[in-house]
Amino acid sequence: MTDFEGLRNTMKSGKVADVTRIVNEFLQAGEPAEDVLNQGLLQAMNEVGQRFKANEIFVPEVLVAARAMKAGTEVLKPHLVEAGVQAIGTAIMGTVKGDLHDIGKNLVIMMLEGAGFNVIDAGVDVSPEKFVELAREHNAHIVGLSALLTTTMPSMKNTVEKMRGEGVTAKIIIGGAPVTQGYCESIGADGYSDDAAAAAELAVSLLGS
Ligand code: B1M
Repeated sequence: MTDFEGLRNTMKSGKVADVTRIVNEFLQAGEPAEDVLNQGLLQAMNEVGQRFKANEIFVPEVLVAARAMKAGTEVLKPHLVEAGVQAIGTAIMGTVKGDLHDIGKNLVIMMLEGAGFNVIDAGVDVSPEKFVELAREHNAHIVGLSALLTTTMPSMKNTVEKMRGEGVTAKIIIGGAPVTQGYCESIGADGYSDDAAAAAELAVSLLGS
């Protein structure tokens, strides 16, 4: 039986080299990359989030777990991404101004690449002006915004307003733990999804619409 609990515990204690090794071993044993991601790394990060919220652990512990998760997702990336031969469109993807969380954004990027997009990673703490600049420079079809903090959700609204005001025609999709469909509608974004795989499906469905 696959020891996902062992992987979760190793990730939670931030053992980067061990996470890399275990993830590789799972893949070599034929475990689907999606299961390693969902039942291993993502579940561990959820547990970390719950303990962080309950003040049982603090930012340094969250950071080491996040670093270990990143190492694990790097190993999974080529297995999650089976990029199309020819890009179906260009997407800009970033975490909005004031927000430094990047794990969800990076997962969305992987899924978009897997769906055949050429993706420009705008990084974290991205200003509305930078999104506009990148969308124009790359003639983007899709701009994806991620936010993990309730305090940075207004940056999404500012980015949508700035892009519309500057006449950028790219479809804007949004997501992240505090974001909802209702918020998406209230700020006039083109679509919302609650996970990375659905974000890629949404982006494909918005192409040409
Ligand atoms: Co932060 N943090 N954090 N943190 N952190 C949260 C988000 C929090 C919910 C924890 C908590 O209290 N339970 C809380 C926010 C509370 C709120 O606003 N309501 C919080 C806080 C308060 C903070 C600080 C303010 C803490 C402090 O300093 N006192 C600070 C803010 C820093 C800043 O950004 N300015 C902070 C810092 C950090 C770390 C740096 C320590 C670290 C980030 C490391 C990194 O990203 N490189 C961190 C982490 C790791 C978390 C938790 C534990 C995990 C986030 C994560 O990576 N989840 C988080 C608690 C939690 O969410 N359970 C928490 C895994 C990731 C795969 O999920 O990003 O949600 P997520 O992405 C999902 C979906 O949301 C979706 O797809 C992904 C899954 O498929 N998705 C999209 C994401 N973007 C999308 C875009 C789309 C579509 C879907 O379309 C474009």
